[in-house]
Amino acid sequence: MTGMRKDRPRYPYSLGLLALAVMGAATTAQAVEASRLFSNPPSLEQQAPTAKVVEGTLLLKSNAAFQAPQPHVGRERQLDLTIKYTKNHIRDPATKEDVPVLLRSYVGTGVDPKAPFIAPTIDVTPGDTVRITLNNQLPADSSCTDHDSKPDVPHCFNGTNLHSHGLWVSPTGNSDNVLLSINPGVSFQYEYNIPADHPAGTFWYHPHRHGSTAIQVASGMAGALIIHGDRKPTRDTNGDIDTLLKGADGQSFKERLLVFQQIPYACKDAAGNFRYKPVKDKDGKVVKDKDGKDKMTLDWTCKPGEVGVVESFDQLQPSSWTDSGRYTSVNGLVQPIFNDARPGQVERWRLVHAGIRDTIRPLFRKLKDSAKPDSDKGIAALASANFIEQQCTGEPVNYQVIASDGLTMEQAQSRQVITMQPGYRNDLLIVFPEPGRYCVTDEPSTASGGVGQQANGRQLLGFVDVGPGAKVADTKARLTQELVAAAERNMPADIKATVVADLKKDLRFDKFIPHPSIADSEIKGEQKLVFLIDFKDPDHTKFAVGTTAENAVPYQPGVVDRHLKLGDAQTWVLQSAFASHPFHIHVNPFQIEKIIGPDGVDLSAPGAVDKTDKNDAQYAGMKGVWKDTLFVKGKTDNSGVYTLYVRTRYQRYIGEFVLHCHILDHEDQGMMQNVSIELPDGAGGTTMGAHH
Ligand SMILES: [Cu+2]
Repeated sequence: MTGMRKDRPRYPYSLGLLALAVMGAATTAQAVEASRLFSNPPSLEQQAPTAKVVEGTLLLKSNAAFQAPQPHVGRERQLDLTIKYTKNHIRDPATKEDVPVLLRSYVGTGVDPKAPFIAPTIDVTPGDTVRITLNNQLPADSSCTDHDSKPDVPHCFNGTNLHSHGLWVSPTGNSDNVLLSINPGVSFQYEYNIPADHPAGTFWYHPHRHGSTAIQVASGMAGALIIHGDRKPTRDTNGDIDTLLKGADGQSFKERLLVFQQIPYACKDAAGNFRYKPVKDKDGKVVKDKDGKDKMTLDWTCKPGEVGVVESFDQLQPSSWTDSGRYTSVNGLVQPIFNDARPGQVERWRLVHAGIRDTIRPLFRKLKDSAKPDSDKGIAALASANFIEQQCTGEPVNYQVIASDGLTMEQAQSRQVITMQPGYRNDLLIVFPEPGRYCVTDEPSTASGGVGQQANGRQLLGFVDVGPGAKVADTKARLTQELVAAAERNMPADIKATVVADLKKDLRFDKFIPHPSIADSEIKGEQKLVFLIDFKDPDHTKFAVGTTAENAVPYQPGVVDRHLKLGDAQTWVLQSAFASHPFHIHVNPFQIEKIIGPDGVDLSAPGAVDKTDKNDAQYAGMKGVWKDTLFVKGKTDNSGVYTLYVRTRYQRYIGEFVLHCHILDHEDQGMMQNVSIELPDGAGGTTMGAHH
């Protein structure tokens, strides 16, 4: 055993790790099934450049004779993805069996046929052109073309399209245009022109056809899109943090890319129907609905020979994920083992929440020394809480959060746990203090602090095996020392002292932030936004957005809800009138100004806790941070409102695109709006789009 899965290509930016991986595996006490070893998702291979494109930066790196600086000229990356039903399996640690599943999935360039429910990672640099051809071979679906179908009723499950989440690119035409429908039998090539000044960072991509987004993302159709930067900071310009995070060998620090997903598969009986069972209360009594009938819920049991599918919104209800007993997967694996860490070694973990119905709160604790290596078999969901309580008893490992939604933060934030909602990304720097096996747990969230809208339990996400090496007493001090040494090695002479001084000020990264803060003086007006789940019609719950709870309506495809002027900066004031919803807007990211809780406390301040919600600290330290997805907490009992103030610039790109709730089944049911960035008309207004 080499300690790596041979069938999945490794990440090209982790060259030189093979030797470490071999050493790690040989020195780790427990033998691990190869199928449980973590690896980064398959990476899209670079395509040969077209004739007119010069690979300036590559030549400079590989040929010492080329000394003259050359402008970076982008490369072309091409990806052909066919969408069809794919049969594979998902591991169930409770039964130790691989459950057969039949799901809509990508097939094509870079997709591993043995692990199809994760899309290939698109590795690019600023200035590149990414072309992705979608070839929809799903069965015909009349609901995609039925003009009478209601936009707030999930439909067109076999229609698709593509969204590059977090990218600052054009939202129109053949670019990041989610208003297209690529129906069964249709092929279309998307083209993302990533500008040369685009920030480097951790982004992702997934289908976004209104009506089928949740079903398809819940089937594992998602992948990471990593922009790698090689721009060092200068006196006048900021640089990419990638240029700092390099070891003495000149290679990037060890990187792990984790794409989290929730695939809520359920099985149909021989007649092709899902099974349902009565809901029981805690005393075992059957619960009745408002008409006096037994209240029914989906039966998640899969019998031998049955095949798991994702075909119904009954699989996407608020409590579904908890009820299902399924597992959050990492790059398509359930409870993987991250196996070649070393004490004292700096690792960069890029976390992507590409799932739909779990709030992920990762925490690392060492497994009890006396623990038997039966953790190798995986831990059943129901046994997770007991296992964690009895065996994952080490001190939590502090890690440093350095980027939020792909964008480098001005200062690292030290955490034992962070809260990741669907759509969020976080880059962490982590140093493990000593050899041994560590549990990666998913800590519980509060009811309004999570997307399940209910308090949930601890789950096990996986294990990290740390090989032998000297114990490190203070991992943050070690990290600081390593980063200072990296700055001494890697930073240009005239900027080195500044970067080192920043790092010594409790890990500041001022020379690496991509966007200048938005000043009060830039702000021209505000946008108000309220999410609402409206129960007024007992037969049709409405998922709505408005400027107030009173005018909130489900998505209207033909209406532009907001006309915004190119060049302006505005404040957005976000609220939820019922339950909590992650707000996501395409194209331009936003900067958090303040987040006011029901008791008037600014929860975005460093160290702030929400005293009205069991001291939830998910917003602590977000003040000034840039993001593209932000959880708007809301209560379900009218006990108070949260008000979130964020600022954004409407920069470079014009056209129509969307904002929505990133609980994707809410989006499909109407929690979305069209917005349009328009040219100024020269007289204080905007020029309307051609068809409005
Ligand atoms: Cu929502």
